[in-house]
Amino acid sequence: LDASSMRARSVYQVVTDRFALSNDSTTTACSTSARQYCGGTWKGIQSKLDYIQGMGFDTVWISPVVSNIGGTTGEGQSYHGYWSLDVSQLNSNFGAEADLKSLISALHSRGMYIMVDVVINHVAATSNSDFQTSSSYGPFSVQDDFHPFCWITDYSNQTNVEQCWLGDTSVALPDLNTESTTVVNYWTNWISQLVSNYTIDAIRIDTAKHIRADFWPGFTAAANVFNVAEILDGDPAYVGPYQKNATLNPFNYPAYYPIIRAFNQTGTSFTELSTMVSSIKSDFSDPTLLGGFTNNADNPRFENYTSDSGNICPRAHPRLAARLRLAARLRLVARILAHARTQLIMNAHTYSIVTDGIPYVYYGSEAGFKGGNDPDNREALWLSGYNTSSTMYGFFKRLNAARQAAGNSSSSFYTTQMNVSSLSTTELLISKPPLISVLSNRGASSSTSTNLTIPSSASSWSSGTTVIDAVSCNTFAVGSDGSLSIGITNGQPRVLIDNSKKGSLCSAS
Ligand code: ABC
Ligand code: CA
Repeated sequence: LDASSMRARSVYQVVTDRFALSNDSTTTACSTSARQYCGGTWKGIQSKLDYIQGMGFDTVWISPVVSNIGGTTGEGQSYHGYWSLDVSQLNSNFGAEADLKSLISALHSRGMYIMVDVVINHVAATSNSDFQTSSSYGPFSVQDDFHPFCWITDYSNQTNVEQCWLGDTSVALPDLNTESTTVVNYWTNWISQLVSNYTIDAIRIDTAKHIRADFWPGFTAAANVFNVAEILDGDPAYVGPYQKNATLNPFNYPAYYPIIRAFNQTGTSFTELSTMVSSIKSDFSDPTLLGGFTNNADNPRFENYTSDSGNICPRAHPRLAARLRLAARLRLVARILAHARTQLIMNAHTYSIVTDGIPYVYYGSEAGFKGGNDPDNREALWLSGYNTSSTMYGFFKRLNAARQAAGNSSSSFYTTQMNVSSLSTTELLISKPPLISVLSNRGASSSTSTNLTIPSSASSWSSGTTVIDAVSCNTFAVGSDGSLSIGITNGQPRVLIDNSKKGSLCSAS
């Protein structure tokens, strides 16, 4: 359960079915709204490891690997992998056992890690109140292996959350009886076998809040690798105890919602986010092990909140459009707004990489994907052509390099909690020495650079130090009193580190 091996890692999340095809096609059609298998495989992922590693990610989180229910339901097919059937078998849509092992050894030979998604709470079925298990469910072949049917109806009632069923009348998720010793023993044995058979480095635990908290210590001990757990709730007082008492490292859902609100439009106050950072410090035992993210497979991509019809200047755009009849002027306005969106998107993505916790970046963020709610946020990456020269690809590469440079130059970087404070009404200062970041939501339209002062107390830089900004690769000189006077250009974030500690950051390409 050694967490230290994961602290320095940066995770890239793929939806296996949507990341890469075995035949390397970049034109095969994939309709997200159809909710069907599009053909992505483990072999496909293996063929694209340069692409992932080239962006600075060193851990790949893949979709659940076990066999799923077949056929097409009212909610499409099981392409996402969360509709387990027989957990003792692999999902043949993603390849054969040898392909999975080959992917994992290819990762390991690059010094990269594999993180596998595991679903312990339920299986799936197209029946509900009349659900009868059968031998097709592999180990869970008797009715006592399941909680009796009832839908989850009351999220304020934890027993209801733990012992009733997720899903709906199209696809029910029969809830495993994790109070049964037989089921518990099966799972502990299963996870230790899975981890050792495939040499898995870390697991992502699905629906963790839907199983009693005291199930997890035994399970995570049997897994004996790092875990990150999905406890989908925005309340830190609800999520925190799972880390304090149940050996899980939750995704930082409490920070996620304030992050979205801080950056989905210009000029929003950072108070909600800063207050949340304080709550997280008191509600969790170790905020530096939480899973930070801006996008994932279950929420609209951040880019979607800031789409053309989104809420950046919600009123200004139509009003200007009506007034300025000249097409050229409209194009100019559109360009300025698009630019503002890009800057907010960059700032939002920067947060999880420069703050406490392990960063999880969802595939397609580098490709500018902006799909909304499930299933639209699961676009086929091959259609982007795996472009390594896009702005966002280079951006993630530099952010990862900055984080790594900070960790390499200071042994306590990953374990020491950050401090956040407001630098101005539209700038948030994040002090996590040796990395000092300024996030902004002023937007690009205020293109004139504004001078802000980062006090020496936040950075511990000494007079005359040269610092480099990972975003622009520009350097700046620290003033005689140790403070740094710096501007925000085009609403871009600043991610600063002592130039003598920069490692490979901002070196050629
Ligand atoms: C399918 C369709 C969707 C359709 C849905 C109803 O059914 O594809 O279009 O909308 C998998 C697939 C999905 C599929 C589902 C169900 O199975 O990926 O495509 O959706 O068949 C995990 C995974 C997720 C996975 C499953 C199932 C579980 O990450 O990818 O989905 O294995 C609950 C669970 C959470 C689960 C989520 C889907 O449902 O807790 O683990 N995700 C509140 C509740 C949460 C609840 C959430 C959504 O609503 O508290 O427990 O999540 O229903 C905050 C509050 C939160 C609140 C949020 C919305 O707002 O603090 O409490 O969450 O402010
Ligand atoms: Ca349950």
